[in-house]
Amino acid sequence: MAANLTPQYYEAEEAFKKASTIEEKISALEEMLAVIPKHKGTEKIQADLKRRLSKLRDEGQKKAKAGRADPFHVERQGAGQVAMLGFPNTGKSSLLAALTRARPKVAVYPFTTTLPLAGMMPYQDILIQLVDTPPVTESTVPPGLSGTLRNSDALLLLIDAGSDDCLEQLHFCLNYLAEKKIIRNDSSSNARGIPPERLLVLLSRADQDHSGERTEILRELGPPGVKLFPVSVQTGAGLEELKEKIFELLGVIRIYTKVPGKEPDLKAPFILKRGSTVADLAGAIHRDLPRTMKTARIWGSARFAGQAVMRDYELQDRDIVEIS
Ligand SMILES: Nc1nc2c(ncn2[C@@H]2O[C@H](COP(=O)(O)OP(=O)(O)OP(=O)(O)O)[C@@H](O)[C@H]2O)c(=O)[nH]1
Ligand SMILES: [Mg+2]
Repeated sequence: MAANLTPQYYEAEEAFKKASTIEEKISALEEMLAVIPKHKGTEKIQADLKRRLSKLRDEGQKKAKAGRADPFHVERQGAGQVAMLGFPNTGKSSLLAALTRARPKVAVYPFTTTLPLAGMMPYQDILIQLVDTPPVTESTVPPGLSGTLRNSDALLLLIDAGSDDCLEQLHFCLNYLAEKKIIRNDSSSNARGIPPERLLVLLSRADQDHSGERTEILRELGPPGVKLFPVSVQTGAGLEELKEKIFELLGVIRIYTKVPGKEPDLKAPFILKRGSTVADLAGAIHRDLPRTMKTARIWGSARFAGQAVMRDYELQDRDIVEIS
């Protein structure tokens, strides 16, 4: 039976898609449930909304407890969470301040940052969450840090390009990430941990004397396969390109959806893993949709605008998809 959903319902659903916190999601779901026409054709959707609502409420309660107990837990927001790590004074907090509106304390002395701090980095039409962390050294690693790092989707490792011990910094941090199983040993395994390709090493403070030579040394003597990129917050060198690299690091694509006969919604893209298909998108829109969907049309990566595609069609970043 047709569901015949109303504009109020779609509005509430829109608010749900835009919601970034659990509280916002709960209130949008409550609204969807309140305005959905109550008849046989919507019974399944109603049941699904109730199920999602109760799951979110449980999650919210757990988070509230965990949040109070653990300042090293940073709740994920936006299109993805990228955590920074590095030795003292490598410029982690300065980078957070340069790329987001967060205002962490920055100082010439080491150990300025004592707890993780998050900020949202605008990138084109999305926001990516960056997390600044307290520093590591050979003699001290903050006990909660591994949890913060493991919880994120990708990592930025800052190495001070102005320091003579940059190679030691790199080896120590890579060892720490491997030992604590924060980074997986190899990208193919299903083991827990962040895949190695989600790590980017930044040669920070790259405006300092001899930083170019040190970058070359790290390229030659650092482990193969590790991506290196020099940046300077002071001169701004590399910062624009870095935003793009951070987006690529997340391994996600942005997909816009449209309703037949209407303009696409270009404001709130769905964020999906790279390699996702039309069926994956359908599942992200609604649990039942992969089963009930009939056709999908694509604007963007398809050969022609509005081309009908199969459910296993692999989507590309910025595709517009109409599912009916
Ligand atoms: N020359 C130069 N100095 C920088 C740059 N970025 C940051 N700094 C300076 O480096 C010092 C340390 O910067 P922070 O951002 O506090 O470094 P941090 O890694 O957060 O330090 P901790 O919190 O102790 O781990 C400050 O004096 C900054 O002004 C840069 O790109 N170039
Ligand atoms: Mg700091």
